[in-house]
Amino acid sequence: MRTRAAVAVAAGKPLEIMEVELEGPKKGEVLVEIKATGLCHTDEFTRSGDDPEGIFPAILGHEGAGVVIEVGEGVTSLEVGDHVIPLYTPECRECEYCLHPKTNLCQSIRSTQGQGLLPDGTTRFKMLDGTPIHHYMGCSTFANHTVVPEIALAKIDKNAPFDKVCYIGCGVTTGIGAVINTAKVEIGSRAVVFGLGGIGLNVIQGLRLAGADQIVGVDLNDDKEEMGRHFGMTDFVNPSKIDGDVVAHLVELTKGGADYTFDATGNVKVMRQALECAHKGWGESIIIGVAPAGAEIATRPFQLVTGRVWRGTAFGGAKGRTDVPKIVDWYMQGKIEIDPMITHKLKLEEINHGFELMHEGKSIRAVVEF
Ligand code: NAD
Ligand code: AHE
Ligand code: ZN
Repeated sequence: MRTRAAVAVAAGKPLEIMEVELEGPKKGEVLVEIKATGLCHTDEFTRSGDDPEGIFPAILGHEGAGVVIEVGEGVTSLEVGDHVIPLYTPECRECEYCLHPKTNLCQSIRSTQGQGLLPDGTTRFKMLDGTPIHHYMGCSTFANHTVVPEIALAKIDKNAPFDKVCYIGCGVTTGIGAVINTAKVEIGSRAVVFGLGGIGLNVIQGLRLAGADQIVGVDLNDDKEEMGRHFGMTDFVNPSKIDGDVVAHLVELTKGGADYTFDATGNVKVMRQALECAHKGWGESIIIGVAPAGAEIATRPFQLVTGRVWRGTAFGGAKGRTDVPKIVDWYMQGKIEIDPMITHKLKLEEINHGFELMHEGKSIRAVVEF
């Protein structure tokens, strides 16, 4: 079939809107009509050329929601008409990783996914001149239709609005999951969140859900304060506006250091600050941000010797087919809020403007509706 997509033709170039050819689903695969997709900073990271795994041409996008149009041979858990969210972290429920209680990183299709291919080692997308186009994070939601492995689709409530719950495909789950699954924050904790964007604000609402007493938000952009407070932030710090060292300032503000800190910026210098403002003896710092090729984290080992813990999280530690439908239900029941974070709605043709809004710090989430 033919469908419309925003294609990343080369690193650093704007996405190009074009008609593309899409082959139907093979064994174990599902054809999905994407109804809406969010723009996550990770899409921009790959588009820009910063991603060591970036491959071009590719159809980016990993924060979508849509409807099953066709199922391939052997697909048993989904049928035509089901509403789904594609998962960049699949859940096969069989591999060593899926069977391990301490990780969500299903590895059953990770190697082909990293090469921009479906599990059989081929791509379903090509340009009209026959040039193959790579998949991205196994999702490629910047296309009106996409083919996704069955194990990488979460079946969700049919009443859930696509233009809101698409965000559960990455940002919401990553932020809330980092608090609940990775850090396992206790009631009464003090926390610091660096970066009040599409991920950091969800960390903040996760901290509120978990019953944290103090939630400090840190961002260079003062415009993020209002939204942070709406989602439960108790204190705001703009590092460019304080005298002296930001770490010392945060340690004092949290009365000796935070129980939990989170990096949602992707900046390795900020990651160090996040670790070092965690409390001596027990503070844990969770890296969420994705850093450019070649970037490395550093600290004095003494920071860890004296009891601070450095961890990371992918997709908030969520097992997607199990946890994503539940998070959609939380949204439908009013337990979590998404609507205020969807600051911009765009047509596919306007997708590059969405990345401009991200860079200008004007959007939290821009969502493309098909
Ligand atoms: P975003 O652009 O919406 O937000 C980033 C925020 O960080 C902005 O508010 C910006 O002003 C702030 N910021 C930038 N530099 C800063 C600094 N030095 N100090 C303080 N604040 C600073 O991006 P996002 O979509 O929220 O993504 C955030 C990061 O999380 C990205 O690196 C993204 O790739 C990563 N991410 C990781 C996962 C995962 O599973 N680990 C999932 C989604 C996104
Ligand atoms: N390809 C990059 C790393 C990108 C990365 O860390 N991706 C996160 C999800 S970000 C979603 O917005 C992730 O899930 N990582 C685990 C995995 O297996 O990819 C690089 O540096 O090579
Ligand atoms: Zn993302």
